[in-house]
Amino acid sequence: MRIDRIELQIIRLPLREPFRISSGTAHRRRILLLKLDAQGLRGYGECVAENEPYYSAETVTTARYVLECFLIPAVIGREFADAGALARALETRVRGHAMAKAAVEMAAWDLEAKLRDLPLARLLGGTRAAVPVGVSLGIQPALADLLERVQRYRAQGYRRIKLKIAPGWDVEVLRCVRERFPELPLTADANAAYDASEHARLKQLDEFGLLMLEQPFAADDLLAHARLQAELSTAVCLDESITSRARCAEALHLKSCRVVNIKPGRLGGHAAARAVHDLCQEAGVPVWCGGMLESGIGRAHNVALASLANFRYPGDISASDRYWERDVVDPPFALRADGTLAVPTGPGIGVRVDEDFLAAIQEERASFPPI
Ligand code: OSB
Ligand code: MG
Repeated sequence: MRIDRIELQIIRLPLREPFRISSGTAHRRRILLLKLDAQGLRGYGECVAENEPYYSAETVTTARYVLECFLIPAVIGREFADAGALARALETRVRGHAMAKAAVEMAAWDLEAKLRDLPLARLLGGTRAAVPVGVSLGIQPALADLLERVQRYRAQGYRRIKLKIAPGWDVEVLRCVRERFPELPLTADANAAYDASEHARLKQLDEFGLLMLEQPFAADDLLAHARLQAELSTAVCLDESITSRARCAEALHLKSCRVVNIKPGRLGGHAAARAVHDLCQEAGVPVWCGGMLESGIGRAHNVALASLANFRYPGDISASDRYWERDVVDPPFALRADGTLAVPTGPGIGVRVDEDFLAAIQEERASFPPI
């Protein structure tokens, strides 16, 4: 593939309801999209960086800067054998900035799949026609709001519910939800809100039969997670900590977790995500696909990746209507009665991107080379 033209576009998409996690509240998403043009076809990528550096160090602004000044100049006008070769070119010289890299890298996979007239899922090695999915529920104003939402999404068919927790919204909340829904597949995600000294409180979570406890401690504290996992019967799952294949290998070696959350947008793209998937598969460690409140573009990428064999728990890949009044892709992602999303079968990401709608909600746009 020869990259003729690249477009960056920042859009604003209002969430249907605010999403609150331990580190902050999102009312809307400001999303950086990247389009790669080659041979009359267009590949789409979505940067998962948020507006503020709360989940990770990267933001929309840092991603835009690194893309414009370093990553786009490294690929524009160049010929690559395939998306894997482009991924390797992004790895040389520029350190870090995995979310910025992922936006280009994932667009290249979509483009390669379209050039080869293959569904992205097939190109990545996916084996499933549909992927089981759950819902991630933010911290609510009151317990009644939470119970109502658990009930509603359960009734829609979602396969598991994840509750965001933080000190002050944890043991009592989980006890209530567990009492009301004794059989519900349930997980909890702390987004690094706990201090390593809070073992005793986290140990109490063992009584609720959670499928896993996600990221209790700081991203770089693999040792604290290993110490907790040694004491907890609940499986620890790492999200923020898993920033590369090497980091994941360290976490497995230290026994910091028994489950891994894979987000291609956090790891630098599909090649790195697949490397983590394969590493975990060889180690007998199940993985599942996380989410970052993506638009339909990032969602399509996640669905394709989650069709690989070692994705063994429902993903944080809910239907479009769980997030948006109107999604940017057609058709939008819809939940099927069995709690799955269908893996698109058309070429590439397999959904049409609504460019008119993107233009209507656009905040900024830049073309390379400049028009
Ligand atoms: O930790 O998994 C997380 C959303 C934004 C940032 C971090 C996380 C999340 C979610 C939402 O849990 C998952 C989704 O996209 O539905
Ligand atoms: Mg998480």
